[in-house]
Amino acid sequence: MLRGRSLSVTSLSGLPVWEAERLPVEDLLLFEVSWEVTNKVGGICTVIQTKAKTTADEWGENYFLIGPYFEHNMKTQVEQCEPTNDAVRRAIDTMNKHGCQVYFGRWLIEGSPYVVLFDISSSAWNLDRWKGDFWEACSVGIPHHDREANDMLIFGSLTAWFLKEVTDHADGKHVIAQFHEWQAGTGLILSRARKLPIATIFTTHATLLGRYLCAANIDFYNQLDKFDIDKEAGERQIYHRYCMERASVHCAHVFTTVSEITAIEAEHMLKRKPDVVTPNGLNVKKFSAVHEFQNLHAMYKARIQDFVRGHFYGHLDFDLEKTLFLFIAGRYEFSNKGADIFLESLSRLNFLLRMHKSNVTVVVFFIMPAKTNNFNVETLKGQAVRKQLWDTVHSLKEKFGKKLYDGLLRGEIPDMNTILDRDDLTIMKRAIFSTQRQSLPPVTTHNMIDDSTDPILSTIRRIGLFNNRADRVKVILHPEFLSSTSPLLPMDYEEFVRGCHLGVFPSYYEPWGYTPAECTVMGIPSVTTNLSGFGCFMQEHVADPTAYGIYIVDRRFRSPDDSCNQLTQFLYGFCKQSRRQRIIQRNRTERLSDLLDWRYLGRTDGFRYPRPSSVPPSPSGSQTSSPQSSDVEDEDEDERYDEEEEAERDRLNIKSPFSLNHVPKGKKKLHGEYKN
Ligand code: U2F
Ligand code: UDP
Ligand code: G6P
Repeated sequence: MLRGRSLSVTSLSGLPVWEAERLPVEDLLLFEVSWEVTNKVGGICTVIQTKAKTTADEWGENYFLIGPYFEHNMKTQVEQCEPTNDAVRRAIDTMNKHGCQVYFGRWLIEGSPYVVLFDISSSAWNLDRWKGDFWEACSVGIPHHDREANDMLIFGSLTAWFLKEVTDHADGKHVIAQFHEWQAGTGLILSRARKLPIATIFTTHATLLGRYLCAANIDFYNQLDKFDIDKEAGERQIYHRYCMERASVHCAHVFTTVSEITAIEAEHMLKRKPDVVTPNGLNVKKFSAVHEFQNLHAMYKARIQDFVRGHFYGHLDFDLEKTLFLFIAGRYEFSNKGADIFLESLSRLNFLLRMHKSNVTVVVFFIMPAKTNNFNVETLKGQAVRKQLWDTVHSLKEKFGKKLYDGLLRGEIPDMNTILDRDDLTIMKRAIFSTQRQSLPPVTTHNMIDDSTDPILSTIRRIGLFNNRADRVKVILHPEFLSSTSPLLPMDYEEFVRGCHLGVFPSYYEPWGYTPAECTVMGIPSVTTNLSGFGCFMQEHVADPTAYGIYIVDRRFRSPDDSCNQLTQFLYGFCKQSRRQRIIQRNRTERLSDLLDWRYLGRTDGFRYPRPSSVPPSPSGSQTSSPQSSDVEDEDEDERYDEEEEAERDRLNIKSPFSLNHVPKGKKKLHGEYKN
């Protein structure tokens, strides 16, 4: 359930007060309700999934997730079983007797939490009656054409019904229910209207209006208090959804959100200040030896290099050992996710690299799903050409090797001028001919349905980043999430991230932002902003984020053009680093992982990572914070010693709140945890 900011329940006026450590979980039942339980739509699924293990460890048999039933999800992710809890079993039986279809089982993710899943369609015949009930509860009407809102009402009505049945047979146990986002909120509103004896929490991961207003390129953060929010919602035809969201917020006993910046937004867009901020964490898995994640980087980078060899066939006049892979990934919200300023910065970076005659090439991937008609032929052909070249080389190598072997066995070194015969040379010439192409390497891997109006492609056309030979910055739009079963780039997203050098997420609207957080725990540096929950969290807890490979673009107090310049400088500075510097930087980035681990998130109050010991005390800009320069490129072995020494020094310096044996001053150690 709630972990961040250590359950500061004591600060909530008028509510029962308990000590977090003494929460009597055995006398409680905890339900967490979300549309994304067993159903991946977005970041909320990542929240629930990564937190499940920690919560299940704490709450054991008394923790249940509630979500929608979809046949495919059930078949692939859930193991059906019988509930052992009597109240839950009776509630499900009663509802099924009344014609509902309620499923129960264990979600096959780490922690294997129990899930209760409602089939929405089989209860749809109740919709009109439930609309009436909802109107009576809160005077909000839902138009029939908004299919999603109607589904949410059915989901909420089923949730409230279920919770009523559970509380009727709870056998003295108290019930707590946490609802995520407006989609789950109707369940909360109805539970409160029916005065069910449960403690309710509403968690928002974004506000409806915030998302809409930011996407419209409005100067959102400087006008937060000036919007006529009812009018704005009405104009965008989301008035009823906004009412559902706002009613959920005001009905909840405890209102929480994922970052300070969204807390401020909620205060203005939803008219309630969140009681608790619970930053999003991850389920961090540490390798026993630190260099292992570096090896993974090298391994997956080789796979990306292979793809690039195919994609740029015939134009491979750049050195892949001096090529950096950058990427942006996430939902395709062009300006909210900062793809707009990223492209503009890339155009400036291209200019800088060309002007300074840099030998570095940058290949940038945009991984953002859009409507497509599958892969385009040119892209597939690239990989086929590469494969064919590889096969040709392989057979020549075999032949060459055999001749060499035979020669040596005879005690003579073969004549190198004749070891390859005329046919071999012909094969090689033909292979080279096959790599000729008339067109430039494509900027997108798929046939885009809205090619002419697509915002990324339109911008690429405007700034002219067409993968010309002279361009030092090359662009590839992959308008589909990655998958290891793809015939083009067969890699999982995680593998791809590990193989890249830098994730770039210059978001304007980002309540939390899992993508840079995921980079951090994999030891890959990233760019984020001071308008994202993650960026602000890092600013608060890390003395010199840049030194740790977290570049924070100021999008709050600067003009878009200045932010763009700052981003360009970050990127250019990154390109100037040597391999040694990148290796040190990755090690530092990875050292921040604990900060993002669900297990420790509640203990971060007031904690700050100091600047790494080898960084000079007063850095004046991004470059001074970068790992120390070295004259010798690529001497990984020497470096490893330095890095380990630095890491050790830092371990001694950082009085980490994460080591259970270390008790910060003024804090009492209780059951191995800290009380703030
Ligand atoms: C907030 O994010 P949301 O969950 O509201 O964002 P969505 O639009 O619901 O989801 C985008 C996600 O879609 C997923 C992908 C993205 O996370 O993982 N996805 C996918 O995996 N496969 C597909 O085929 C299609 C989509 C908020 F905006 C963020 O800042 C927060 O980090 C997040 C969690 O608090 O909540
Ligand atoms: N992601 C993914 N596959 C991809 C690209 C992204 O699964 O090819 C995931 C990524 O791991 C992260 C999520 O998408 O968990 C994006 O979440 P974030 O919080 O950054 O933004 P949201 O989309 O939720 O607003
Ligand atoms: C990892 C590997 C090294 C490799 C390096 C490349 O650190 O362990 O063997 O040299 O990655 O780093 P780069 O930043 O150039 O991809």
